[in-house]
Amino acid sequence: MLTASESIKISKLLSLVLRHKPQAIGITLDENGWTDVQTLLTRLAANGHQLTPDQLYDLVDTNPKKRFALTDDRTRIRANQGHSVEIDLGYRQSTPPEWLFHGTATRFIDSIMDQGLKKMGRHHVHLSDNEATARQVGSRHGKPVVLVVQAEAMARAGFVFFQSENGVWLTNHIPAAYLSSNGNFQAG
Ligand code: HQG
Repeated sequence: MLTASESIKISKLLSLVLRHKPQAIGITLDENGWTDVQTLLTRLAANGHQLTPDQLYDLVDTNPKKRFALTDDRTRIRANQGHSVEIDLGYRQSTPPEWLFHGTATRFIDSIMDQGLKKMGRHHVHLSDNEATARQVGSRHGKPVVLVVQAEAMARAGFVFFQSENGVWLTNHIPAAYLSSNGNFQAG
């Protein structure tokens, strides 16, 4: 077993190399984001992070946010979301529930209510189906505030939504009219 702090350190490094900078340890990702487990372990070891296959599998299985996925035969691994490198994750297009939630920080609200929710550094705007998760995501940025998204109305108007393997809802842009922090919407 890895210690909790080793797990966190390796999980952060995996997020970095599987989402953003595979070249940092000398691995490559295929067009769907997969990389070979054995090569990954060799390259991690060469960079000072010795890990057995079972320790890696355990880290993937117990990751609280299901950040990583393994193929059924456990020979390849990828990140489930959050990439900055261009890859095709094959997200399922899906019809959202009536409401979805986005947690952000209070200091961003004026800009968001002006421009809508934008992807910023990511490939999509990230949403959750529950308020508690959204609040946690928002608190990463400062004093949290949860925005309610009229997702079903957006879908009816032709906006496309996807779901990642770990249940996060994704879309490209949310106009301010579909957003509210207090239940008052401009559109509907
Ligand atoms: C804000 C983590 C000003 C947006 C989490 C957010 C999530 C605007 C920040 C996942 C804006 C971007 C995603 C606008 C959006 N003006 N600010 N027009 N539009 N913003 O981290 O949603 O740990 O890129 O509200 O748990 O916070 O990576 O996105 O505050 O699931 O696995 O710009 O990342 O998962 O911040 O988080 P982020 P996010 P991982």
